[in-house]
Amino acid sequence: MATKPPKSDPVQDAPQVAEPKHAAAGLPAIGHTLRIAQQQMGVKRTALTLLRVNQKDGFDCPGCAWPEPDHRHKAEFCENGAKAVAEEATLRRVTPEFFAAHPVADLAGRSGYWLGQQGRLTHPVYLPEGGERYEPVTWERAFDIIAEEITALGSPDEAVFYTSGRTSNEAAFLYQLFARELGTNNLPDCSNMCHESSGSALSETIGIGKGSVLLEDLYKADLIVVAGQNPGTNHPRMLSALEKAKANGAKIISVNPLPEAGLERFKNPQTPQGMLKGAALTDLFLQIRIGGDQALFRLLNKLILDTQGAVDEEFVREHTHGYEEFAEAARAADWDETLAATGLTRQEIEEALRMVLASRRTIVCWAMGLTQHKHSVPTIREVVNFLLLRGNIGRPGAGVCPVRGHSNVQGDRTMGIFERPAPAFLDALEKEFGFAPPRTHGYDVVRAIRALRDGEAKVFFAMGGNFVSASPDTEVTEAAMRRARLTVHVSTKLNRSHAVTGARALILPTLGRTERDLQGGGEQFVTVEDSMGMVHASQGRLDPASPHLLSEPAIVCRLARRVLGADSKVPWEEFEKDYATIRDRIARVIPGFEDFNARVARPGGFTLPHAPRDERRFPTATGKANFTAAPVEYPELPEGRLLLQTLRSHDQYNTTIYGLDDRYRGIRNGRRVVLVNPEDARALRLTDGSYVDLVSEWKDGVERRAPGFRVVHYPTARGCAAAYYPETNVLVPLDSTADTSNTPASKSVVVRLEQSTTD
Ligand SMILES: Nc1nc2c(c(=O)[nH]1)N[C@H]1C(S)=C(S)[C@@H](COP(=O)(O)OP(=O)(O)OC[C@H]3O[C@@H](n4cnc5c(=O)[nH]c(N)nc54)[C@H](O)[C@@H]3O)O[C@H]1N2
Ligand SMILES: Nc1nc2c(c(=O)[nH]1)N[C@H]1C(S)=C(S)[C@@H](COP(=O)(O)OP(=O)(O)OC[C@H]3O[C@@H](n4cnc5c(=O)[nH]c(N)nc54)[C@H](O)[C@@H]3O)O[C@H]1N2
Ligand SMILES: [Mo]
Repeated sequence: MATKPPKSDPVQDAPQVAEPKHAAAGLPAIGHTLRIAQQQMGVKRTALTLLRVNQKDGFDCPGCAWPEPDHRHKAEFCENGAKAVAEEATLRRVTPEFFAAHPVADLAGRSGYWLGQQGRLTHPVYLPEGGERYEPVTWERAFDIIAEEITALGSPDEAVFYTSGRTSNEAAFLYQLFARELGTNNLPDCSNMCHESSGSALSETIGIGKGSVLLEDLYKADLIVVAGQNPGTNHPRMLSALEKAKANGAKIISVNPLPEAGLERFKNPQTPQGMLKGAALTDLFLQIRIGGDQALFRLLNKLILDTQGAVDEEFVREHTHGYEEFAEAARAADWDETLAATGLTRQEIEEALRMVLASRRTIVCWAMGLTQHKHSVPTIREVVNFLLLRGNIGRPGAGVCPVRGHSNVQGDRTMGIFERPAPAFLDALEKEFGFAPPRTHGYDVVRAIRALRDGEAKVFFAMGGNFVSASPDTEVTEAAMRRARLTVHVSTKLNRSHAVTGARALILPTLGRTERDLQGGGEQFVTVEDSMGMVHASQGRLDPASPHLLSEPAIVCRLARRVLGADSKVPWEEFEKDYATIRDRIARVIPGFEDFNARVARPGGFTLPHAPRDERRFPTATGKANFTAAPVEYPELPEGRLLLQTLRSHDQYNTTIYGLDDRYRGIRNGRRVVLVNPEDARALRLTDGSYVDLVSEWKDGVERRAPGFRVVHYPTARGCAAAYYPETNVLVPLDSTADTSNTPASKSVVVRLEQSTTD
């Protein structure tokens, strides 16, 4: 892997460091937004586009999955949502001439930032076997090539169908239908790397793998715990909800190894007083060590159990299972061990307990800080124990709130994008369409990489995303991808996955959220589901980036017709013409979507049922909410090593880099930085501004190295370090995953820092 961008690449990483900020949003955010938007779109298009984001008749923001409030502002978007929109609605174009001028080897030497900055893809292009550059290809020929390679497979299970989380419900439903009619459950998705741990922990304990709170619940809560999440950057609109919750009297506890500016203070750009002063959000900041959360919640649970009258005994009796076994384990929790695991003080934990006991309605929100560790599933189960103890699930103002990432990642899963589908879902498909879907489980992301590496999978098809950059163990993943016969990417923008290909490769350019989707049956809209289970329509109004684009549903329909031929039981042609006919079938297959077309036509859409939230009913194996009693785990750190978390800067959307600044953390003009606690830095003799290689150590004995990172002394918890993803994915071993969910443990990588060998 290239350690530095080549000389011809205008992106030079030269980080400059200033003091971190203590507040998020406000005026600088607006200025920054408009500047980025206008660079990509020009002034007029910026105004037209940004005003339609998240309006009831507009398109769903392609940024995060945070829900829209009922009373919307004229501008219901945030700085980072606007960047996501500008990135898609840009006027820059990647044409066949671009590919003629840039052979694949050239693209492979460019940074992800440079690739993304080139603009929107305009034509389907093909890299023939042995070819040096992509060349234009007709859609018909592209589908023929895919059909050739799929037909040549020994089994449909040698094909892998990946999904990123921007795909609409309609496209996702068709995509899984195609894979299953073809005969495989190989449907890995970005969720495998994201909230899979939440899904695993929640389905087992409360019977449904989704959060149990609505936006109104946040406004009614007494206490909101935000653990392992940086909403100021990744879910900025959540800050308005937290601000409102505070105004209604809620307290907030933040649990994080880093002091994140957005959680400290929020300057709401939509209110005059917010612009000036802003509201303090966090009441208690628990600066936890990476991976210490299970220990923290376990001890809090013990302390609740030890407090007379603190347990909601009626709820526990009526609605839960496994209490005795859990209580026994929790009572054994040990102060000293917890203090060591968390790095917190006794006073801090006692203060947290006081706030917990004073609250009648508690919500816990979390994101990647809890989901990407070896022991993520038991950690989230411990959060569930914590809420169950005081009856905090299934009543207003209380519950579990995993905050999703991609704007439709939750909907894609609801539509059946899952390598381990429930038998009831497959039964419903079989009944509706009359073919027998495969019953054996398919590959998740990590297993798909292994299968490609070992030659057991030969065709890789991606519905969006940037698989090679988002996945762990970059060198292994890239080598695996290069072994494929055929790699296909349905994409809006260029990324590294297009440069690391199988023997043959295709890029199929598609419409984005902001664009008009015209089919035989007239102008179409699609639907999405947000983080809180609300389903609504999304309709773009801009002219497509090029006349040669096909929508995602159209691509799946044409592909399916070509590959499955006349034998298919599915009316692909009808689906392509009129997406309402897809929704009619979804309504018949997936519970909660009855009358889909009628209900989604209402402004704002509808809310999917959620048994624990709506009726305190827990559809688990025991029929109750399950307490669990896993042993407490936390990472062990060998002498002289640090625990590295790989996270997002303020100027990126996953592997899409908008710019080289991380404003709130005081970093500018560079991404190759490693944040280290000053005391640790002193002990390791790492001066601020020196350059180091990050070397990851894993039990397989392989040394993984990311060279040339500038050390930044930063107030993170002791023993911890932080650096940006995807530059650090090279350090995450493929086999280092969470138990049960198999999510790459990209927030706990043991590293040593070596004096840099590169200049
Ligand atoms: N602008 C923008 N928005 C986005 C994205 C983006 O890249 N850019 N990505 C989207 C996606 S797909 C997702 S999944 C979400 C991600 O949203 P986040 O989860 O907020 O994203 P990360 O940057 O990974 O931040 C992880 C946070 O957890 C903390 N953390 C790390 N380890 C631990 C730990 O062991 N314990 C605790 N308590 N905290 C810990 C980190 O310090 C950091 O604050 O955002 C979505 N929204
Ligand atoms: N080390 C480390 N690794 C991580 C994480 C981490 O925190 N640390 N986070 C993980 C998480 S939470 C996630 S969700 C994954 C993200 O993994 P992915 O979802 O695979 O990656 P993205 O960077 O979001 O994908 C960006 C690409 O999607 C395409 N795209 C954008 N919009 C559309 C669209 O509307 N349609 C189509 N077809 N394509 C589109 C563009 O071509 C763009 O280049 O990464 C994971 N990897
Ligand atoms: Mo994610």
